[in-house]
Amino acid sequence: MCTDDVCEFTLVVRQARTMTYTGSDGKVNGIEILKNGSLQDKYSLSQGDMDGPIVPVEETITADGVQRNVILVNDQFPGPTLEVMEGAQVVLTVVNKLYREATSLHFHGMYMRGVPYMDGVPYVTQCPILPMHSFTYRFKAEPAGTHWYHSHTGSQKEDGLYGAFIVHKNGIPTTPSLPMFLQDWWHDDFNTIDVDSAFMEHRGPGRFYIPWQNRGFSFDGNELTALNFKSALINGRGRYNNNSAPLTRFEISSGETLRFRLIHAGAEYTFRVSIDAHSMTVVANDGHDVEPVQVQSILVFPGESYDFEVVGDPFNSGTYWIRAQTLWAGKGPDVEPEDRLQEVRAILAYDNAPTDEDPNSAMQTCTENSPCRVLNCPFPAFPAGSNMECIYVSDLNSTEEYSLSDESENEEYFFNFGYQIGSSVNGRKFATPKQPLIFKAPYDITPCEATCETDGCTCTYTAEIPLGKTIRFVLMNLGFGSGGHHVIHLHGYDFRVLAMGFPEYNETTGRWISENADINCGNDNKCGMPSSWNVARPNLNYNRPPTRDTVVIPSRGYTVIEFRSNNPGFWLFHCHQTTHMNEGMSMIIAEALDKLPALPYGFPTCGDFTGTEKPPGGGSGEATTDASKGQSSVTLVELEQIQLIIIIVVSAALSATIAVLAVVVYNGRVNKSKKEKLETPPAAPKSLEDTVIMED
Ligand SMILES: [Cu+2]
Repeated sequence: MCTDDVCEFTLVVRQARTMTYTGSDGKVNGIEILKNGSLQDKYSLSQGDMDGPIVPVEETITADGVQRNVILVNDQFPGPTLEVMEGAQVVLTVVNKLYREATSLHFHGMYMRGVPYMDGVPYVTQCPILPMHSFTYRFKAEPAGTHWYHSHTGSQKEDGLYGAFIVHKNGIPTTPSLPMFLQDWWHDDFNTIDVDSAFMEHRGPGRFYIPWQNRGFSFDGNELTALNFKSALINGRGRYNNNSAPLTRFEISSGETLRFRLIHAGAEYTFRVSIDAHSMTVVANDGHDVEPVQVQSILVFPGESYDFEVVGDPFNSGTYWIRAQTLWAGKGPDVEPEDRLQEVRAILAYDNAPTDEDPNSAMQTCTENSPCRVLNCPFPAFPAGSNMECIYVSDLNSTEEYSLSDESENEEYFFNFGYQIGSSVNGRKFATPKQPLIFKAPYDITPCEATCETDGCTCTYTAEIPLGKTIRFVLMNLGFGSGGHHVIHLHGYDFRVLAMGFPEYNETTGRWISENADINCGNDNKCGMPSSWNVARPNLNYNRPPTRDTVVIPSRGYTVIEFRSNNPGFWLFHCHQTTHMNEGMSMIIAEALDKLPALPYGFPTCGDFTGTEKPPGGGSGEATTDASKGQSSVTLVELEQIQLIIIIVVSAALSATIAVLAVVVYNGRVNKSKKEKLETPPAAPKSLEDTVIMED
């Protein structure tokens, strides 16, 4: 843990293979898992040496026991846990040693106040960090709590590019805590799945695409994801098909209170986490303290975090299963029952428990007299007779007061997250800008035309908000494009959760019947814009509502959030379910554009690979090789010649792809939900140099 005022870190990002081992002779061999769980060098096995070298588990990345690519951070998966004190200045250099891909790092939950260009979103707040280049993030660690860092480029997070970022409160002694990362896991790189997905613009062959009728559904009649479940990991470990791969083990002593920092770093599947024979006391969500609530399990969506405490029972000994199960209940919208347990496990081990045996503990039973409490239901209730009681996140109480500001000072916005034209917000699929927005006008974006309101479209959807107001977002999941729960993350902020609305449902089965009727979102049932409250606004809870940075919108329902605008910048606002985000369920909250801080001297520009020609469409992508720019925080990592050749070839291919994809930039206005608008690009394109403000 760094307790200094300035904390410096270097994170080296590189690709590796799971289930391989580099011997003392430098040779890389595959690994076989023996029945007793030990790992043996495959080469020695192939030589008939059945007692050949046993590979220490800490010297390999086993994942779920199947060999595939993985991204390591400082040779670790998950990446190292970084711990700093609140208010510390963080200086963190990312060294990109991925041969084929650019990258960027987002610090999930950090405000980045005054430094919106450190938020890590490519083409919004910075240029991507090219292979063999590095970039240094500099920001203040605030707010305190459980946070995490992850790649915000492509789907690298899903392949391992993430880790915990813990900010400790000043003046409060730190107690032992353990990150617990959840992740769904496939046996291909996730970008292979993306490329192969029928959802993406390029429409691949759809190897991973499952028709609607065959997808996994939860009992409430909502689709989980279009991707078949394959496997899952807790802190980077799991077992595929009940093999004997090593699992993550958490040590606890009798009488000890252990704090877990549970974070869902995965892509698609929601997990319900429980520990056999132990209750969990939830003390924080998304890093923000709540009044303690004792539950038997927590539903965790991608991007969310929960801190919970477990007490080591003096009467317990040995080992217990920690279980994370998906919400799978059956196939298709009619939820045809199918017996498929989708689960990953870890181990809670008391002192002196045997290390070579699996627990034989049983899952908690929930009875009428002693029902199980489940935190974060995205549906109104579990089926009758399941003896499970829902606690919604909107029921949690923050430890900090919140008061209603003058209602006339409020600005209210309605955003519908759904599949009206595929994953989109208010009927708009997000088009990534071609130059980072943080470079300011002229913006190189795909403007939203007026027809987006009715027809839907792909564009750089942006809503501007003013500074110094109370901003209320009504997050909807309504209309014919609803049908799955979404989990929405706002960059640069945390917010209070004031209300959640659910659909009408069948109390016996728990299945939805009709969508929530509180909101009028137009006659066409597309729920694009504009929307309004149908009757009076529902009761909003101002009695210490919970503070979060990521929140679920129940399918066929809504969630109301509120925050005070105090952070000029371009903030990405998106669903954290990867296939949804990558298909376009994403938008920009642009705040106080006249008050954006100047970019630091020498802030890296993107360039266009060719160095001479302007890109098609007369955009603003001039190459920036001007030495007068002075010191840049990008540096070229020393290269072997062969690596350089690979990069040049890949760059050329990328450049060609970009040229093909480049869209004519319209001079039309940016379409948005409120009265203000982004500056209209001037008729004559300016060079990029003019858009970067240099500080003396
Ligand atoms: Cu979503």
